[in-house]
Amino acid sequence: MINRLWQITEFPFQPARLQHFETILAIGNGYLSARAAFEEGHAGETPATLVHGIFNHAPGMAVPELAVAPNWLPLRVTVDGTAFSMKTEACDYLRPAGGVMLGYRRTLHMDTASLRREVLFRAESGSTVRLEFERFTSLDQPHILGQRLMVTALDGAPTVGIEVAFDRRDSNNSDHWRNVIAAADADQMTYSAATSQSGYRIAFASRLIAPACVEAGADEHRATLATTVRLEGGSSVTVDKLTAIYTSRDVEDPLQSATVALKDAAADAYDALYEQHCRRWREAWDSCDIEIEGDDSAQLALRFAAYHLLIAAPRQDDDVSIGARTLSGMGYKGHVFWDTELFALPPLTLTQPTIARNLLTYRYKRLAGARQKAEAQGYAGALFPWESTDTGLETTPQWSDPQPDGSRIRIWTGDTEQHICSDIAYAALQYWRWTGDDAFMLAMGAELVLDTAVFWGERVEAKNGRYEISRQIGPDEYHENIDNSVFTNRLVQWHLQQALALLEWLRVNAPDVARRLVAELELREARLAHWRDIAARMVIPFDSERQLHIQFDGFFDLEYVPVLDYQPRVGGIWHMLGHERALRSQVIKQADVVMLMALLGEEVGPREVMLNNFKTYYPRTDHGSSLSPAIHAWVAARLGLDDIAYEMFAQAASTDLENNQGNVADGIHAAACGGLWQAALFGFCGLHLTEDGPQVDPKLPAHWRRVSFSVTYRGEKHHFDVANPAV
Ligand code: IFM
Repeated sequence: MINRLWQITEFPFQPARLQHFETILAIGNGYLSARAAFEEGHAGETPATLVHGIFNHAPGMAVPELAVAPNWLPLRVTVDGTAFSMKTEACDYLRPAGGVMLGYRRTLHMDTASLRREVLFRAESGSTVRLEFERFTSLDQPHILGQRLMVTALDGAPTVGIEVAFDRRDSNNSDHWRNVIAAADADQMTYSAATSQSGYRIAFASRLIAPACVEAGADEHRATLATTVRLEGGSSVTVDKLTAIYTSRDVEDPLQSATVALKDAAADAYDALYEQHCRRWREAWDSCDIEIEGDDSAQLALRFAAYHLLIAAPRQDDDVSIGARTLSGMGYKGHVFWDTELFALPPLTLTQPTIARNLLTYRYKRLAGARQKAEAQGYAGALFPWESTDTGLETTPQWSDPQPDGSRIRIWTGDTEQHICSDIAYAALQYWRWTGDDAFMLAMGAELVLDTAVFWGERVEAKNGRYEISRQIGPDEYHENIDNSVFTNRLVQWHLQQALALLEWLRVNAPDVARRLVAELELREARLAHWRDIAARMVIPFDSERQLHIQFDGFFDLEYVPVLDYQPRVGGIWHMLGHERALRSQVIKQADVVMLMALLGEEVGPREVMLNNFKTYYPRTDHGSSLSPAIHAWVAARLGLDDIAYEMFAQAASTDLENNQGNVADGIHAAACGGLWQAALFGFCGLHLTEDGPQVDPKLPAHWRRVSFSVTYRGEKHHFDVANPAV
């Protein structure tokens, strides 16, 4: 039976949502992702394939970005000479000038990460065909990409032409590729190029497998393979296109490797490759799927979130990470933020720990860049960039794109949003607690936690017998360069405590590693004593009368804006107030104190304080970032604020599926996906670690009858079946 809760369907064709569907129906395999652009092309399309790690800083760009790879999708069809397109207007439906599309359905099958499109098309001749397209990017062999087309003659006996091509179509408007070489013979067509500044080389090789003879063509920038088939009425033809891709990040000679891989793949044939791909996906879902009874839309949204994390998460590569918009769009230029460590990574830590390790290793391999950034600001230790690419250097642009009035806004996050250091330490420690991967901790994790602690030990300022941190940006980016962000100060305090405990653990359990790190990071006794002192006397802004945390010094002196009154609104309140006024008001961009409560739970304070915090900050929060609603859902669920919890969960669930922020054309929000998973498991199910392993403490939405899921704890799978006693 077809389970529609594994499918995202576009029916009928919705050209007004072309780019939204291109994003949400993207396929991928952790090596690359391909947006769901049509094989034959379409006006207004953005057909991007993004390959992990292929960044380039093209001339005229402020910062590097992922270079959109050459397009491997083109597969064009003619029916009795009429080029197939998704054209819907025709005056004569029997003999339509230029052809007409009579029917359409497109479905992403998340269980098998394959995209299928069925189209009914009538050519000018009157012949009508059914076209069935399928594509997948192999999870089993990540360098192999498959496309299939089946053409069935419904009316008439058409002559069908099929052409596949490599041509030069980028969609990120900048000139990333040089040294393009296209070639073709009857066996295969190839395409290779190199990025203009970073010098990465990429190569594709494709083969068209058809029942009739295949003709090859090539010029400087374009390679083609083509075939022609004559169909009898009611008969069908199937053609397969297999493509192999390699880059110089993978091998010395990408073109040679692509050619060899293509030959091997063609020997296996499409069906076998597809079956192996599906088998891998069954294995992946076996560890990741969450089943919900009683709420189909939540079920679909959770699968969608897990699907997009899985297709973006690097499986074989520990030198790349997940960008804020995954590999499904050009938003934030493919840059990596804290979204990875605190939002996308926890689901992977608990279900696919080897992938989580890859992501943490990516940071470890970029410690040199983090040390360089700290040093440039006059500190020892490691200060990770707010936005990171392949180099590990800070890649946050300093100025925004032009505003409607032509002005540009200074972006301070690359200078002063420094909590990323503790976010990374938090993720490494969480990974260690759940996996028990001491080898990771000894080889990499400890250095990440300790050297970022070294930075904070120097960065914190002693003032009036206490410790403070000035000029920071907390998660709430509407307030820049503020003093004593409670999120940052409290997390730094926690970070230093953890670093001290970790060093003690190393001294007992791995004295050689402890000695090495003490020497290399200069963890002298005076430095450690200073950390202890900071942890004991850090300023944590708190209003003892109202029994709540103060988001930062002076927050409550700012203008109060009743954010909840501005409903329903289509954009952030920021757009209504303007940048300057937002800076001077209590409007909060996203979960900030609430984020702290999600991360540290009861360590933040007694229940009364947690409730006061939530009730104070929730009505002031704009949710101007996709990172916000899921975190509110999680914390509200733990506090028993059931209605808010579900409302926030639903908002997070619709971020990408419904495009509720209007920017999904730029890619999937990785943090919203990871946040949704955490809201369901940490929030509603109350999943937590105890000395006896993982346990749940459910507070399910009233209509959820049951939630079933598995997590891996220290190498063992733990299955939970959480029933709702209220239903
Ligand atoms: O990292 C986030 C930040 O918290 C809010 N603005 C968008 C960034 C990327 O998603």
